[in-house]
Amino acid sequence: MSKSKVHPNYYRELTKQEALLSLKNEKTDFYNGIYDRYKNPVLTRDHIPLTWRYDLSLEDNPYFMERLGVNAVFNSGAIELNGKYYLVARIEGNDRKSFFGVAESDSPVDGFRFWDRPILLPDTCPEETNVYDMRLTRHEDGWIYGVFCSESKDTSNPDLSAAVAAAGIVRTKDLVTWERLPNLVTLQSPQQRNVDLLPEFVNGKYAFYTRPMDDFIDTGSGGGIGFGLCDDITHAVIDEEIITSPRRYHTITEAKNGEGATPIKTEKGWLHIAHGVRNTAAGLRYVVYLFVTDLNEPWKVIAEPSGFLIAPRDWERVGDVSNVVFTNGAIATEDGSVYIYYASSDTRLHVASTTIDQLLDFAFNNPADPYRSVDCVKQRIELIDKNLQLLKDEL
Ligand code: M1P
Repeated sequence: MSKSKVHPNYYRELTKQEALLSLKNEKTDFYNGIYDRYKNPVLTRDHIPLTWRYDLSLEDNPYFMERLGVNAVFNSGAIELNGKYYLVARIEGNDRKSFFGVAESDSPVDGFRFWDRPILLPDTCPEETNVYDMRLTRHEDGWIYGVFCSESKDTSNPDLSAAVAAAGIVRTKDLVTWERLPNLVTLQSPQQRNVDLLPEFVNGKYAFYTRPMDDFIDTGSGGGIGFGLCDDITHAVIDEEIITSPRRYHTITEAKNGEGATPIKTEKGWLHIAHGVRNTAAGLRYVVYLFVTDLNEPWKVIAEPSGFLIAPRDWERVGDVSNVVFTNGAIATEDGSVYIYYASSDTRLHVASTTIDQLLDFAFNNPADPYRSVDCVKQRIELIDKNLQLLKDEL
């Protein structure tokens, strides 16, 4: 028998990885009545196929070194297709560049395995340095769109770190073949990130949720999550953006906010699972929040309960960018379940499960933010008094 050309360490590492990929997930005992958290992340850097990282050749790689390491797997678009669950994850190499990979499973909560190769986007944007955070929209025009951040060096600014963020657009029918369209142009805003395409036409036009920004990090005069229409997705231009979910002083959205998962249509409105950012002495803190927009006028917020839906908890709080939870993908299934894929601290991807009914109850029956401590206390005392009376009546 001829001697194997594959390094023996490959088989050892593969066995370890197989154990991780085969792990069954289970709900934790976390409780708030709104959603369940799961014990294991659905994707981590250890889920990346060994063939993406190592040269398996015993001759060329005698130490079985990682040749192209992967640092993190996090913010992920999500879609259900033909009864399977797909995540298009942000994968960050050790070299800091992000790219996309498709992971597939028969279950929404475990068993995700990456396809053989990452997505190689058509190289139509020569100035682009980095890509990340794809939102997937199954549009009524028949395409599945992927809208993501396309980052380039700001060559007009002498600052080495100056960059420009724009919304890149691709489309596919099968997640295998991707057509790249020109980046979105927003005439009122110099930069864009966290852009999402609504699955339906509005007044016969493509409808985008935007996040106008003056600068790469600071949104500056950008007042929050915007909304704009465009006629032609193959040369998408938005002339006018209006602010849908504004950021506000002394709330979870004070520093920034951004559209998250593609909005989910319900009988009461479009559900938006977005993110809000506030500043702290320890840096920015990212949480996930929820709001609902009108079905006919999807730029109008009709419900926005106060505070966050998901905040970083326990070990989620620590990672490459600590104190962050972020989502750009959720799957609503036919039975009314919703799976929210949220990343923690720009390091790994988790899942939380809930239902449309629970999210609508949360949206419409949890109180809105009254914006002042004294009014928050009144809100809470009203709840306490109701409960104390109820308990008294029980006696
Ligand atoms: O590091 C936290 C997040 O920062 C960005 O979000 P935003 O544009 O709202 O600041 C994104 O780059 C996101 O990928 C990242 O998780």
